[in-house]
Amino acid sequence: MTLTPVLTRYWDEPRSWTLETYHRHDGYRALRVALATDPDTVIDTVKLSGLRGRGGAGFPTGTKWSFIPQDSSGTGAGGKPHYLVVNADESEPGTCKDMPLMLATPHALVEGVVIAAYAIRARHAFVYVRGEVVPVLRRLQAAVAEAYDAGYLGRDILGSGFDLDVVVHAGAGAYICGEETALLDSLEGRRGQPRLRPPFPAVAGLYASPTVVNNVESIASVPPIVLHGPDWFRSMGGERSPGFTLYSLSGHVTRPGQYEAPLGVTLRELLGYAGGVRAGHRLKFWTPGGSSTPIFTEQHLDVPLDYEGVAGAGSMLGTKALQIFDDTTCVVRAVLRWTQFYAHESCGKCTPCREGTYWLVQVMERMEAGQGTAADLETLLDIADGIAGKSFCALGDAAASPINSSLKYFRDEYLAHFLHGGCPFDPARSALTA
Ligand code: L3W
Ligand code: SF4
Repeated sequence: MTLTPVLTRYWDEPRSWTLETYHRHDGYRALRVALATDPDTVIDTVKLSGLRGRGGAGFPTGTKWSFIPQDSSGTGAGGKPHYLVVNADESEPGTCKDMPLMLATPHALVEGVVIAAYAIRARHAFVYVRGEVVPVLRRLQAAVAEAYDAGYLGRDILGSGFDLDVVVHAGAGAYICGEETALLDSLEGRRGQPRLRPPFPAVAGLYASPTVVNNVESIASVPPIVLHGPDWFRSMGGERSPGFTLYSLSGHVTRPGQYEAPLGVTLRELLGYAGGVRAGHRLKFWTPGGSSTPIFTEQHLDVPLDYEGVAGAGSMLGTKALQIFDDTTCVVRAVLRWTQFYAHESCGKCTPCREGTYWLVQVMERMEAGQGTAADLETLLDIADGIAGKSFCALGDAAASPINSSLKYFRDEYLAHFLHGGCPFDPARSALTA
């Protein structure tokens, strides 16, 4: 499989983020195509392309758009406005695709926003950006200002009669605000905590109005689909997971970074492009989609990285954040670090996650320090079982997943910690590094 640079194709150009550069690369041509057709046709195009949400869950984007009440007035059932919300709160450990996209080509997102808002008949769109990443925020604000000046936003866009205002909103740095309903609460000015679903945002989202929430990469993928057509998109990837996507390689890899390839590529192929695991070392374990997905090992190097292939191998594709860990990494320490993250970020709304993540950290810290017992392994599995599938939102499942998968593949390494009275990877000890 070869790389398919579409979103990334001019990231390396000088001043790639300006409107001038974007115009040189077909910028806003897709918007003209979309505005020349009716909104339903745009939705059909995205549906036919088979584009699936790039935020982690892979829900079909066109189908999600079609859930919005489709009347021509732009006000949904009961006269409620429609909203488009872009989830730019990228915070999943290892995930680093939306931030570089917005830094390198913010207009790709802005153009996608205008097309998506036109399709769902929204006149207000919000981009909820992770607040700590100030350079991204500034770049996006500058791109939105450029788009207003050029007539791509505001009143009567390109003479079409369509009006759209875009607000770039800075979050305050809570991981849970990447969960779509917590994000909506936060945007409304409340403490960000997940809402009960259903109703899904498409029915009752922002200010209880029909709302589409999409990930940055999903929205930025829309202009090329509109411009080149669904068949072109489907010519890449597989039947049920079509198209190109961004794979983020990080950790112990020779050339970390973004690799844009068709869905279904394997880690073995991606490592070929990225120069392999760093010299002198072997792959030990990796995540297919951030720390919320169960970990994989060397035996999974040829698993197709699409929704079906990864699910068949017992994990989730998630955000396609491939964190690579070589043979110098202590899996117990890595899992402890992730577990501390989930405990810190648990919003506290439901007991299984709030209490369970706390106790996972207690046991994992004991284990990593070499003070655990064999019984602690069962305790970890028991706590994880009390969290997964019993929590209010996906953060709970995510916290349980590295515990379960690391114990599945690396039980001996957990045992080695208490047999050696500490981490066998600690240079002061001998065992596994000898
Ligand atoms: C209307 C229905 N809409 C589903 C919509 C729903 C949402 C989308 C997907 O979690 C996962 C999570 C993380 N009527 C609908 C409907 N929808 N049924 O479809 O929904 P869902 O529930 O499958 O997933 P989710 O709640 O969006 C996303 C995992 O991704 N993840 C990502 C983490 C972090 C980031 C980041 O930092 N950017 O994404 C990584 O693995 O754990 O399982 O829009 O409304 N009947
Ligand atoms: Fe909050 Fe965790 Fe419950 Fe989600 S699972 S609602 S993050 S306490």
